[in-house]
This record gives sequence, C-alpha cells and structure tokens, in this order.
Amino acid sequence: MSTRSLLISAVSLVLMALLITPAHAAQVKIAGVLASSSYPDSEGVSYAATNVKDGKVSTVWVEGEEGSGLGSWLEIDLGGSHTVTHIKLWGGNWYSWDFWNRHNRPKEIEITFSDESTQKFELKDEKLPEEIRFPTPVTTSTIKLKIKGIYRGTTFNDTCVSEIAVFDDQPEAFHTVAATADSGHLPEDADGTYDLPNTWDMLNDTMWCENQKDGDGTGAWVEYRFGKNVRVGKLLLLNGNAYDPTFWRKSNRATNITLSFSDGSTEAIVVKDFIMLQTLRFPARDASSVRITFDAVKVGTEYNDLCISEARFAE
Ligand SMILES: [Ca+2]
Ligand SMILES: [Ca+2]
Repeated sequence: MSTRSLLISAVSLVLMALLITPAHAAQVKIAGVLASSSYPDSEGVSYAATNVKDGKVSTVWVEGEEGSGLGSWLEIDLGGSHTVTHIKLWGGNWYSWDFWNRHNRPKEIEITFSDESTQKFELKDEKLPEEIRFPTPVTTSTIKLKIKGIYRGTTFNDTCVSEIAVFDDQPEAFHTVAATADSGHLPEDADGTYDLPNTWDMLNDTMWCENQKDGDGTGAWVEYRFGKNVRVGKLLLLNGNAYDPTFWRKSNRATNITLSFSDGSTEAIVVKDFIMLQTLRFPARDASSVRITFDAVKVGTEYNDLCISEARFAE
C-alpha cells in the first residue's frame, strides 16, 4: 500500500469518527405524499410530491404557487400509526449544488401530526440533510410540513424539497457504522461527495467511488467498523453508480468481492451485475468490522471508476 493511500485511509477514519452520531431508529416506508401544489412537469422532468420519497436526492418536489411558496405544504402518509422520533429533510433542490443555490430552501417549517398537534422548527441554510428530532417521540399516521419561511435562491423564486426520510422507535434493520476506512475515494465535486456514509443513507443516487489513478477499482477496499461485536450474516448491496441506468452502465461495477472479518475469517462472494439492491448471504459470525475488497470488476462504458451505492450489513 502506498503512503498516500495509507494517509487517505487515516484521514477518512478520523473524519468518520467525528461525523457519525449513532442512530438507533428504523426508517419508515412512506406510503404516499400529497402537496398543496406542484410545479408542472416540463421537458420530461417531474416535480411531483412523490419525488420526496423515491430514494433519490436528485429528484425534487417544487411547489407550483405564485410567489415564493410560503404556505405550501407536503403531507406524508405513513400507511398506519408509527411512533416517530425524527425526520431527515433534504431541503432545496439537490439536483446539483448550482441548482441548490438557485432555488429557494425551506427555513421555517410547521409540522402537524395526525392528532392535529403542531411543532415549529427553524432549519439551517446548509446543503446537508437536516435531522429534525422531536422533543419526545410522536405517535402519528401522517406528518404535514408547512413552509412558513424560506431562504431565497439566487435565480428561481420556487421552494423545493428533494427527499424526506421518517424514522420510528424500532431498532434499525442493519448495523450502525461507528467508523470507516477505505483505500481512497473520489474528491467532492459539483454533484456531491463520494465517501462511505453514502453507502448506508438508503439513497440510490449517492455513492462511494474509488479513486485509483489508472486502475479500474480491482484491489480497492472499504471497511465498516461497528464499534462492538455484532452478528453479521448478510450484506445488502446496491452495486455500481445507481443514479440512473445510464450512469450505471457508464461506471464500473463489482463482480467478485472478498469479505474479511475482524476475527480473521474471509468469504469470497460473486456479486450480481444489476442495478437493484441485492442480498448477499454468508455463514453468520460475530465481528466488530468487515472489509470488502473488490477482487474483480465489470468496466463501464465511460468512467473507469468503481462505485457502490449502498452496502449495509445485517444479521
Ligand atoms: Ca427525491
Ligand atoms: Ca447511497
């Protein structure tokens, strides 16, 4: 291993230890979304309310009112009663950083639950997903977010929300990651970051991509550290750059991986070359970390970078 990749690994590890806060809550599947209005589709692009629940930050709801969108609302249907601890909001237009700057972002929101109780929150004006944690868990079947204040975009006077995730008080279905290391990843660009937290955010269009100077990703590795021994028996993997089928074909995908566990054991696994989440099972064992080494890849048609969009370990 080169000094450079060692250094990058060390830096990633330190940053991860600082950034990650443990979350012991499971994501609730959103059954439906209504909006006060939506910007009409144009040139094949949808701005519908359902874009906030499609698992992509690059697809966006844009309100369709005259003016800045004050008073606009989204109502999330949880498909039944859940005891909700927090929501995560990707406010603004996350299609690109340029678009994020140019459109309005929510600043003040009022949340109404199915019992008609309300809570108000002020959001930061940062291109980061914002965690809105309720002072005490709320049992509700709907969550209505009304926009009461905005941060004004530089070009378009329309307010956007790109994605919403809702979390309840049930334990997470996969192991929480406490720290990571990798053989290196692409630097942040106008589309976002390429580091490992992108592989457990439940978003198909955020990913880790290796940064070998000339290589195709063969020999690259990523490591997940759980901070304690956990039972691992499966890996949920979304192979490649799952932004959309075109980018998926253009980028490299894994075909063979080796899992190396903290107890010294290993498993060689064949990975399917498709754009859906796949469940890779192996004999369960206790481990405090798992390293995935990419042994072979299928080379894409344009970008010679191996990407992984999701990788979550579970029992
Ligand atoms: Ca979306
Ligand atoms: Ca992702």
